[in-house]
Formats: sequence, structure tokens, C-alpha cells
Amino acid sequence: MKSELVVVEPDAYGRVAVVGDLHGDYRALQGILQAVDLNSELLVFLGDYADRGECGVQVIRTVKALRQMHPKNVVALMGNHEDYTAEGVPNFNPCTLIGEAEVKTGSWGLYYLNELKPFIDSLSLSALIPGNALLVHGGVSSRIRSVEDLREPSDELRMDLLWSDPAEGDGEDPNWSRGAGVEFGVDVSAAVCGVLGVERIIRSHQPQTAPQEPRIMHSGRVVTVNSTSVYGGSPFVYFLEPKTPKRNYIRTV
Ligand SMILES: [Mn+2]
Repeated sequence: MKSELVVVEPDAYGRVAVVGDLHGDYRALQGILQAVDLNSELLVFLGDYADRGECGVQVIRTVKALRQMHPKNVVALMGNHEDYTAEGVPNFNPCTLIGEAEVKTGSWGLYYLNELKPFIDSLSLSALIPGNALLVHGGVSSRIRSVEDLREPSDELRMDLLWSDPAEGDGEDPNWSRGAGVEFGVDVSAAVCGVLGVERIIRSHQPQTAPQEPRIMHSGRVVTVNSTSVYGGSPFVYFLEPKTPKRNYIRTV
């Protein structure tokens, strides 16, 4: 059975490669795969595989295939663009994957049932590299009081992980512009890193704020990565070394 939290064994991989929102950018994904060695490195996707870009169907099929070929070297997390009701109604906007899947497969209903839903059901909400980093699509909130909270998140925490954004200053506010999740301040990031025993939170969800390189906030505790060109930036894959806090990034297009 899948766990909502993937715990990465820090000594098992030379590097961890983190991929942010792809949003149907198949070309960016191809570039990322050229930069990563799936025999020795771990590839973690932060979600938002489809919508906005044109190739969500191909991106999702490729991620599925990668996991089948390299089950120990690929982790796929959920983004808010993988948040559907049980009937296949998106809880987000825009959902261009519906039109794309109609054209490419002939039926949204069958595509959702046979391809998308099994994929979404297999996604975890966060990944933890003990002593180093928490990887998550959106962000964190004060609802995280221990690692256990991430193993079995409440519905509220689930929304926080998928939808939240970092904010300047201290405190935590509802994320009014998103309509879900929170805006978490510097003190929240520090407290969450403390209880999880990590140095930083690596997330995506705002790739447009990291057009050329990782966006560093909260004194280095929050890193936003961008792996799509749908907002006009240069996609990159973010590398970190599990045993040390070193990190780097490689542009892929
Ligand atoms: Mn997102």
C-alpha cells in the first residue's frame, strides 16, 4: 500500500534530483532525464504534471513508465493539479488536461478511469530526507507537529501541503489568493524544519517565481524550483546531496 510520506534512506543515493511543476512540458522532462542517472540517483517529482502545457498525457505516461523501470529511483508526489473528486471533477483551475485527453485518447471519462485515477492514487504527498530536506508540492503549515502528521495527514493538512505558499515575515494566514492552504511565514518554516529534523523545505507550486534559478526564501529554509517553460522561464532540475546540505541545479532547456 502506498504511504502518504516517502522516507528516503540518505545513504542509498549519490544525489537526489528534484523536479518541480512540469505542467505538460514534455521537452523539459526529456532534458531532465538526460541530466539524471536513474541507476544511482533518486528522481523526485513534486507534482503538477499536466495542464497549461500541451503534453500532460505524455508527461504522465512517461513518469509512470519511469517508475515501472526504476521503482527504487523514482518518487512521484501529488500536486494540486492532481486533486480531483472521486468522480473525476478537478478541484483546481484551469484543467486543460480534459480537452487534451479528449483529443489524444478519445474519451476523458475512460482516460480518467483507466489512466489518470490509478496514477493519482499512487502518488504520495511528501518525501522526507532525514537530516536534510522535506520535499512537497506547495508548502507546510503549523499543522505539522511531528513526522507522524505527514504519514497520515488530516484533510486540512493535506490541503496545506498541496496549496500553500511561503510569505515574508512571521505568522500564518489563510491563502486567500489560492482559496486553499496557507501562507506560511519564516517562523512556521523554522518550526516545521525543527520538528522534522531537516534543514530546508523544497517545493514548487510557484514556478513563475523561480524563472531562471531556485528561489531561496526564509534564510535558505524554503527553496522553490521550476521545471517548466509554460511561464516563459528556463526549466531546471534541482540536485541535493543527501549526506551533506550541498545543492546545485542544471537548466534543462
Ligand atoms: Mn501547484
